[in-house]
Amino acid sequence: MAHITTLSEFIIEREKDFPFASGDLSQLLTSIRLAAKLVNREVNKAGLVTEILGEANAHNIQGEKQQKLDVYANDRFIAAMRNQGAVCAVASEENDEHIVFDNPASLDGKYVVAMDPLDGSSNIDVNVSIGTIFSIYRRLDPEKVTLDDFLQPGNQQVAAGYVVYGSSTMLVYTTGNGVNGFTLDPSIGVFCLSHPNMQIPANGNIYSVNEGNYFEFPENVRNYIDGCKKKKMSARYIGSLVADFHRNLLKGGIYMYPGTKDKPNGKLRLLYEANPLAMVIEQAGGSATDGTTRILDLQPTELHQRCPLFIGSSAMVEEVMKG
Ligand code: AHM
Ligand code: MG
Repeated sequence: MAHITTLSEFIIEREKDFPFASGDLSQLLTSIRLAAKLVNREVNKAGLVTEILGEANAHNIQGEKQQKLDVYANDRFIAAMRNQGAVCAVASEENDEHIVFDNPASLDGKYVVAMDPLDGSSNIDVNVSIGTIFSIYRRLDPEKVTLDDFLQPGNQQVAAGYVVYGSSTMLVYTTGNGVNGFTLDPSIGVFCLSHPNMQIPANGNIYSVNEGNYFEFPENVRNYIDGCKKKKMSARYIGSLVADFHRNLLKGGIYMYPGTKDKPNGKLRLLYEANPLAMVIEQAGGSATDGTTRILDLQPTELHQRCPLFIGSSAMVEEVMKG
């Protein structure tokens, strides 16, 4: 039987690529792996467990209703990271401010993590794929943790990735040395390397955008969408960024969430949606822009900042920019 590489083996193997690695990043990835499995378990039985479905009677800072599973996922990821010492602070879509860990083990943590613990929240109750997105930075000052640790441009990310809870559950991540995907084998509860060295095709046949907003889009985006239709390309839009992104990464395609007249910065969040996926896509040979600037070069100014997003196969991203 061929040897299966598990995520834990892979993390240890890759640690050797960094001669001065202390193992902290490996520890951090291991805690993300654990939280992903716990969230996966809840996602998979969500239809059975009535208490976990539905709204949690709370709103996050952007006034959006929080779903119970959002809250569960947020708690699980934070708890997993708090308990192992590599992370000193976390920022989440679900928390207004960043959270500094004050337990002794975490005080010297080298990393900060920005995350969307459960992306695609409108799809939770309807059995459609959802995901987790994470972005990892080295903290700036060993003496203190500040908001500036999270406001580093995406090109400073040490690692980034996502988990997609779909027809199978996958964890995909990069540490700046290519992108690798691991599929959870539910029978043994282990993530196995299934997609080594992922590369997005330079061009594709899929465009993903909420066309309900078509008349609000900038002209170049409308022109591009018209062109997609003339070429009879496939429109595919799940409404879960992670799932749309993942499909396009495998098959070739573009995901767009442009700014509109009312919302010039679109909907998606720079720190924990655009940046991590931009790092993944670039590492897989694709590109990501806000329409004028490379996503990874944007200088964040606030935690929950939004930005337009065009991400996917490089030829397609280039074309939409030309209009
Ligand atoms: P969320 O983080 O509240 O789930 O919002 C982000 C989601 C993305 O996953 C998805 O691509 C997009 O919002 C869908 O938005 P819309 O319904 O406006 O098309
Ligand atoms: Mg989200």
